[in-house]
Amino acid sequence: MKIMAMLGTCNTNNPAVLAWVKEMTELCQPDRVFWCDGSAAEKEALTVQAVEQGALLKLNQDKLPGCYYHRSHPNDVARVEQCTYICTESEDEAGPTNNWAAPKEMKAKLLGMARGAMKGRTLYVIPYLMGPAGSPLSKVGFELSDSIYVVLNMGIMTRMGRIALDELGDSDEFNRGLHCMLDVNPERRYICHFPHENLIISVGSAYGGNVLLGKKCLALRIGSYLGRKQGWMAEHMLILGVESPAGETTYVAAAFPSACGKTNFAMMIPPEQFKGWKIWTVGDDIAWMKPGPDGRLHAVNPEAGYFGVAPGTNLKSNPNAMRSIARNTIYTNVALTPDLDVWWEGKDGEPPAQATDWQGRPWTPASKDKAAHPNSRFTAPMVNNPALSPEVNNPHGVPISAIIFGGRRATTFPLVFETFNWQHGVFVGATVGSEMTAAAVGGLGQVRRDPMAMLPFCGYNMGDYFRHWFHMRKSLKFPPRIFHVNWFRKDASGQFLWPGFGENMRVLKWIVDRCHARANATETPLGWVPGSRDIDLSGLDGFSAEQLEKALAIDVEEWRRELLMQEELFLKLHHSLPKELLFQRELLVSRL
Ligand code: OXD
Ligand code: MN
Repeated sequence: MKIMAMLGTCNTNNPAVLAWVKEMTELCQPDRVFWCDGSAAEKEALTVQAVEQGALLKLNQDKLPGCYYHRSHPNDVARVEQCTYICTESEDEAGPTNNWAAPKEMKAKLLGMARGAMKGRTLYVIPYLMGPAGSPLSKVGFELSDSIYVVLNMGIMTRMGRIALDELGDSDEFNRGLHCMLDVNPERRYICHFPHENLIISVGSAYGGNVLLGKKCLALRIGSYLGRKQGWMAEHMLILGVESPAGETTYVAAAFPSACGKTNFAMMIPPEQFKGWKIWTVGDDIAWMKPGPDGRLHAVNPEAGYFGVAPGTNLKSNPNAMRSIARNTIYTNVALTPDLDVWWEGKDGEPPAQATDWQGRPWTPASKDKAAHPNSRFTAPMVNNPALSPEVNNPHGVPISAIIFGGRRATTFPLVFETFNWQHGVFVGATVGSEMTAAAVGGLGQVRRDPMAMLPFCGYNMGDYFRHWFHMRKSLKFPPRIFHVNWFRKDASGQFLWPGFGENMRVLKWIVDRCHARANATETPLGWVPGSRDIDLSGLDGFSAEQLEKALAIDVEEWRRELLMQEELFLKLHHSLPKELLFQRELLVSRL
C-alpha cells in the first residue's frame, strides 16, 4: 500500500480509535488521511479546498456572508428508505417495518465495496459529539468519510473535533461510522446499521440523512436501540420552550413526520397579540429524553445545527429560519440566481427572471420544472437562530411538560386534542398517519402510518418500541401530557381550515395552559378537545369561531374509515404488538 500523507493533527492516543481508523484506512486505501479538529481555521481551509474541487460554490458574500452552494447528484436527493437496513442477528429484532439483513453477510458485502474505494481520495476522520458536553445523554461518534461536503456539514450539524475527543477520553464506547461515496450509484447504495456493534456503514450516496451519520443513523436508529437498552428515548421530535409574559417557561417536544413543519414550529414567532410570549428553540428534529431525578422527562437536542427543507421557507412561514440561514450556511439543491444568490419555490419576493436550477440547467418562471428540488436543504448553525434557547447546552436537558404528535392530514384529525393519559397518548402516537413528502423517495401524497414519526428511523422492532414507550411511564412520576395536532386539515374546496405558521401559537398556548391545569376542554371520543372559546383568536382577522369549530370537528364516519386504515399497521405488527395498544383501540371503538 502507498504511504499515506497524514494531514490535520491526530490529537488522540485512544487505542480503540487509533485501531479502528488504522483498520479502515488499510481497507479503503486513501491517498491521504485528514483528522478534523473542528477549528475555525480548519473550516476555512477545507472550504477553500471544497471550492477548488467544485464541491462547493461561493455564494454572493455581500448578500450571504460565509454561505456556500452545493449540488448533489440528481440520483441522490433524499433519504433512501428502500436501501436502509437494520442488521441484527435475528430478523425479528429489526421487525416488519425495517429492511433487514444478516450482519455478517451485509458487513462482508459492504467492506468488500469499501476495499480500495478511497484510492486517490482523502479519508476524513470526523470525531463528533451528539448532545451537550458533559451530559449523561451525549454520545461520541467517529465518521470516516471521503466527502469534504460531509465534513463541512458535520461541522455545522454536530459538535465536531477536539470537543468529542475530550469527551471520549480513553473510552472505547463510541459509534463507528464509515462512509464511502463510491460512484454515487443507486445500484450500489446501502445505509446499514449494526446496532449490536454500534456501527454504521453507508455507501453509494453523498446526500443528507444518508451520509451525515450523526443525524438519522446514530441519533435515531442506533440511538433508539441504545435508548431501549439503557432506559431512555431517542425520538424524531423538536424541542421548544414557551415563555409566558410572567416569565414561566414550559418545554414541549413534538413529533411530526419529515417535512411537516417541525423546523417552523420550533422557531415560531408568536403573533402580535401575544405580547410578552416567546418561543425558544432547543431543537428542530431530534430529542434524546431520559427521566430525571425530579421524576420528569428531560430532553436534550443532540444536534448543533439545522438541516432544514428550503422550499416554503420565507419570512411568513419561518422568519427565524430566514435569519438563521443568512450567514455561514450551506445550501444544497436550491436554485442559483445570476448574482450568486439562492432561490427556491416559496421564498419571499418575485421569482428571479432567470436562474440556474438545482440540476444546473437554465430556468425561468415559465419553466415547467421546479427551480429548487422539493427536498433541497439548508445546513445552518443553531447559534444563528435568534430564538435559540439559553438551555441548549444544559447537560441536564430541559423538563418536558407536553409531547405533541401530528401529521399532515387533509381530513379526519381535528386541529388539536389532548389524550386521556400516557397509555392513550402512546396509542395516538403509534397510529399517526401522514401524507408522504419529498423528504424520502417515493409515494408522494399517500397517507402512510408513521408511528411517532419514527417509521423510517426506529432501529429495532416497532412493536418492542411501543412496549418501551409504555414501559417508560414507570420511571416517570410526572409524565408529560400527550397531545395530537393537525395543521393541515382542508375544507371541501381544498382550502386549509387553519392559518398555521405563527398562528399555531394559539393552539400551543392552549396546550401549555392544559399542562398547568388552567384551560378548559370538552371530553370527546378522541380525547379532550378545546371549545371554540378556549382558543384565543384575538387579532386573527377574518377568522371566525365557526371556522375554528370546523377545524376542531370530529366526524364519526371519517373516524370509522380511519380505524380501518389503522388496521393495516396492526396487522403488519400483530406478532409483536403490545396488548395495551389493542385495548386502547377497543376503547376508542367503544367511545365512537
Ligand atoms: C430530516 C428528515 O432530514 O426527517 O430531518 O428527513
Ligand atoms: Mn427529520
